[in-house]
Amino acid sequence: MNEFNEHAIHQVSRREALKGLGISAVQALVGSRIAKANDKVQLPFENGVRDLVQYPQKRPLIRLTSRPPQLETPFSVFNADVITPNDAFFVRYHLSDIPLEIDPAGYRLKISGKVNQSLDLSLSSLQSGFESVEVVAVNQCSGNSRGFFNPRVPGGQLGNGAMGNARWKGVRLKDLLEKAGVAAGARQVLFDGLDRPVTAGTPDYIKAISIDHALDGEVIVAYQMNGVELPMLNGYPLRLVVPGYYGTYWVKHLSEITVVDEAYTGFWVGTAYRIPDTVGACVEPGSAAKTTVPISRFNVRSFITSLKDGDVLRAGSEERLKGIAFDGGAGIREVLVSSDGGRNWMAATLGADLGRYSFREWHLPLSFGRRGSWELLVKATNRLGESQPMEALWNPSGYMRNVVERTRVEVVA
Ligand SMILES: Nc1nc2c(c(=O)[nH]1)N[C@H]1C(S)=C(S)[C@@H](COP(=O)(O)O)O[C@H]1N2
Ligand SMILES: [Mo]
Repeated sequence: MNEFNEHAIHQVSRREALKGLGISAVQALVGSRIAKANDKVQLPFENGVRDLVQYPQKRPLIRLTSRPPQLETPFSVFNADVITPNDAFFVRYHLSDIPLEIDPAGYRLKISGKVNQSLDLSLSSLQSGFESVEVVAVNQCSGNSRGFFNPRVPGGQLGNGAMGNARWKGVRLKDLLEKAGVAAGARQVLFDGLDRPVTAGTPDYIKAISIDHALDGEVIVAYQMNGVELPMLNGYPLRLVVPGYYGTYWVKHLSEITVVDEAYTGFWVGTAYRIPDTVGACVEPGSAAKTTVPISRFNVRSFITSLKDGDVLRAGSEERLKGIAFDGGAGIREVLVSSDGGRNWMAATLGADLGRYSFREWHLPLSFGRRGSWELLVKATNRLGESQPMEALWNPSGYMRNVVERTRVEVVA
């Protein structure tokens, strides 16, 4: 079996069926009955063996780390529905002191700093005092697909499952800031959540966006995900939703919003989550960036979801090839598929348009006439004309992977 299969998640062992049933650090952390580690999966790169583990409010997901919990979504989920179910949605934390139980009645969101009047909002005043809005938007970790980087880079070795598409409901950040009244000289807005570091040297997780971005009407303080309250591990009871931007900005358990009159330089903005200041955010593999900027919007990506690497098809069979595409908010204009390694391309049909921040489904009927190995490629272009590179771009943090994906299948008699 080819262990470098792109999408395949192979269940390699049931041997350790009971291994995860003990009280591990995470189980103790999360506090309740959980973590039936009943299977292992092999992500398609070296060191890609992971436990499949069930956390509260989640179906079994691919565990990257347990303290803090970092879980990725099995890729087959993206074929089942264009909206990622809450119980399958990936989980990413940096700090190990994460909230496990939150009393909604006592929860407060504070807005302070360079504002005319500080606000201290309860969940009910937030929900009743401001217009509610909805957006379907992809949340994707900057390091999604990092495990495929060549040469390999440090950081969480993720497959393609650190992304998800959900319908978010909440209030506009703009409306909250206008209620507080943004004072003259405001430059950035900072966001902090309830999670905390457990060691003195680790900086608190605080993120910043520009005041203009914060006031653009698209950034949301969300209290619902796919029609129900947020799962605890996805930021209950409030999280920032920054459509089109990498997940790092989507602060969970959001408790403090601070307007400042300077450019924030704290660790998670000034040091981490920075990309080379170059076209394609790339550098020569193995080299360092001369200058960096904070990561921002998604680049264009597309995937085949209906077939995975290593699948075997019958010669003469007709397949309805299906997949997803997305970008940082311009919207997808075109999806092309090649069945001959990239020489010829066919236009796929785009599915329902759930908005320019959503996964866009696509499909294409394809007949597999010839016996032998087939290599299927998918390449999307957004409405700005931006597309995907045929050769993977490289940067030292393993961010923003968006190479044209290849799926190899065998066609047999
Ligand atoms: N409070 C808090 N919010 C956070 C983080 C975190 O560590 N703490 N991680 C961010 C990162 S890097 C990502 S990719 C997203 C992941 O969102 P999810 O866990 O709901 O999938 O949360 C973001 N929000
Ligand atoms: Mo992330």
